[in-house]
Amino acid sequence: MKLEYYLLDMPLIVPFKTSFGTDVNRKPLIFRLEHNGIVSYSESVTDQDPFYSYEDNDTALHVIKRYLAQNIKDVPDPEEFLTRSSNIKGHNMAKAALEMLLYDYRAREMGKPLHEFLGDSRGYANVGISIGMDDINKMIKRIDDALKLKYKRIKVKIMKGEELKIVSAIRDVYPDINLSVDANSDYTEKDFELLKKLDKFNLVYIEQPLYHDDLIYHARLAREISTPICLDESITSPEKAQKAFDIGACSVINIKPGRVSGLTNSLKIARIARENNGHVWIGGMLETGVGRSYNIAMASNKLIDYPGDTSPNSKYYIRDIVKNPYNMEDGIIKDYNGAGNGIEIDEELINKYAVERGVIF
Ligand code: OSB
Ligand code: MG
Repeated sequence: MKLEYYLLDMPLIVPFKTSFGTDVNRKPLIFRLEHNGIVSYSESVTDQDPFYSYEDNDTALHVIKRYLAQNIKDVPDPEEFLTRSSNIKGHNMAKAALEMLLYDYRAREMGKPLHEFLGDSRGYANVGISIGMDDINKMIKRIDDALKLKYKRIKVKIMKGEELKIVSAIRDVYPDINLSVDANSDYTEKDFELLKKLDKFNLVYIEQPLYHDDLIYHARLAREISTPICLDESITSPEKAQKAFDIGACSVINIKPGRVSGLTNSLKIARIARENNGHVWIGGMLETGVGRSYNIAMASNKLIDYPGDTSPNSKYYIRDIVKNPYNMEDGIIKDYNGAGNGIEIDEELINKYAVERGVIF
């Protein structure tokens, strides 16, 4: 049995600008498990900086090496792995990287595609796109291209002071498209009057307007604003999802498997949302085809009722580290039919992009 990691350095085709910074390259952290002739790959959604959440590549690698790796040595069920790891507070992205490895391993062992292994699969994911901030004419051009490709929902990044300019310029050209905005926690409880100005633009939701770990102020905002609130950063566990619905902090959740310790909790959160008449979709963290494969399998679950941020990542990378990257047709990505996550790894390319690697056990 062998667990290895690769830290890659991959340039992005265009810089991705959010309210917390501009990414010009990404450093994907990839894991490889080999056991009983089965090879599984997963990806941590951390990046080099702790700007989206407190985790980064270094913290994930540290927590995995020192605490989590020992918990997968007998290849337990994913849920059992989470139970064993529950003495480690937080570090969900690190946990997710190993939890997903176990899902892939189990599905491959049974010879089943991951989306079927998870159950209740449609066999495809409904796909939206996330567009970073840029010169407004460039943003409109990107939206134009995305609509031609039949993306089912357009999301644009906003930040404080730029929101009205961005959204009104888009609505001038596209009054009716399925449009949302993502603030990545750029506003505070003092900005409610400003945020309420977004109501007239008929957005499907506003994603994470306030503090990254907040529920209370979001509940307060939800009572004042008519645009539905979608939480991303704040929902780190099924318990947090339940609390958010209990106090009315959101009606939509962006589930990122990497943010919630993996697929077990993603499924739990999707069920909680259904019980509370909420909506859910699967987000992304600019993953390579490795991480994307888990997101797509999850997004195909019938509990997922809104289009997600699961665009083919040819939008981000010139060449992916999988040989069979997803294609989108009519706003839909079909699941792979191969066993497990279905990816075919391009080992040559991984070696080319690797800036660090190591054997964990
Ligand atoms: O908030 O959804 C976000 C990317 C990095 C960090 C945070 C977010 C995002 C995205 C990208 O919006 C979505 C994608 O992977 O296509
Ligand atoms: Mg978001």
